[in-house]
Amino acid sequence: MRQSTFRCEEQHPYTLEDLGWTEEHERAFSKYTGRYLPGRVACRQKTVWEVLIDSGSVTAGISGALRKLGRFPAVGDFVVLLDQPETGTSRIVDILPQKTRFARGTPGREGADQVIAANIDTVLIVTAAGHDLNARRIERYLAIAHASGARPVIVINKSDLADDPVSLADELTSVSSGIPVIPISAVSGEGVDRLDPYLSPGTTIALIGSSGVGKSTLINRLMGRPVQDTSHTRDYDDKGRHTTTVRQLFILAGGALMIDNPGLREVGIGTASAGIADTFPDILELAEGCRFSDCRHELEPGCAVQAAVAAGTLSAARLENFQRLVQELAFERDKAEIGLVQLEKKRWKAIGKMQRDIGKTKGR
Ligand SMILES: Nc1nc2c(ncn2[C@@H]2O[C@H](COP(=O)(O)OP(=O)(O)OP(=O)(O)O)[C@@H](O)[C@H]2O)c(=O)[nH]1
Ligand SMILES: [Mg+2]
Ligand SMILES: [Zn+2]
Repeated sequence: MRQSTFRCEEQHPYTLEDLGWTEEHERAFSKYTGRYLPGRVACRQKTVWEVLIDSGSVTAGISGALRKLGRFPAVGDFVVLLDQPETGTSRIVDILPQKTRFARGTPGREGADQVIAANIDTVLIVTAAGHDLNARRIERYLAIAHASGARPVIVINKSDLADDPVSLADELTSVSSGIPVIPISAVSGEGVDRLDPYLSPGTTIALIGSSGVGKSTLINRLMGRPVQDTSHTRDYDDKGRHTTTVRQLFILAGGALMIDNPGLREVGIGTASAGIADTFPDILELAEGCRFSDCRHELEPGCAVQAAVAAGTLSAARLENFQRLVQELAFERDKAEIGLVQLEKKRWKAIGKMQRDIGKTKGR
């Protein structure tokens, strides 16, 4: 095994393989010899990264070269650490290729995505029975998840508060086109074992969802001990209260790696256009029958999408959700290009083009 002089801040019993390291990573890392060590980012606090390595963890900064390139390691990234005995610190000098990535568009920097978490196999989209349950919001999360490359699963938490959790799940299944919908109660433990198939050792799972739906409560249950603070108020409203403020990766009792996220209000639709195509394949297919290639599916003549709504084969609410997401996406992109002042004028023009772009990403 690799010998190192790295000063571990904390010991743990896990090997690199337990952290999700594969032969692919080994190959990518093989060009580094000597004072280099591989690790996986568990947490980032501004300019300090907590990196899990074989049998322990270290805190590290990043190299000037990475900073110059704007390449900031994200939670879940596999990285190359350089030991600096002269200063007694470690430094991240490289990020190994990412299998999947959660990104949001960065306004003002064309084409630049800000990666917020990397190498996630499965995304648990956590919602809660009661006020949070909202098909439109779930479609938004689905678009983000699809764009990341990870496999989405919808979790309805707080099923103990629902009169009929099964029919709630059925309702969501109708908007989620084949994605599993699993009702659980993180508090009572009911149904939590149905997540087992997604939690095999060495795989990485991210929890996303609005503040207060119970993401950290679920982590605590799966860890078997309280590792995360949870909200203590009974009447939790998700307006501006965030209990979890830092993204962090945990190693579950069963060996899976799970990332707890702050309530995802901060994540816009970003560059999730491919995700929209995956979430609304039916609408994009219909759109191919529209008379105009830049049809917005509003009042245009010969619109096949509106025709489907009129015929009752496409729900008007679903089309509305699609259009809302497309508008948001067009808005985000334009904000980067032309700034806010001129934006309102341009807003409507951009939407037709955006729909064509999304159509092109279909089937990638
Ligand atoms: N009744 C019920 N309450 C739950 C359940 N899971 C979580 N809660 C409660 O919901 C509240 C919010 O839970 P958290 O785990 O802090 O929510 P979170 O999603 O991590 O929120 P942020 O960290 O702000 O994003 C707490 O008061 C929990 O006790 C559940 O299954 N049933
Ligand atoms: Mg939390
Ligand atoms: Zn149309």
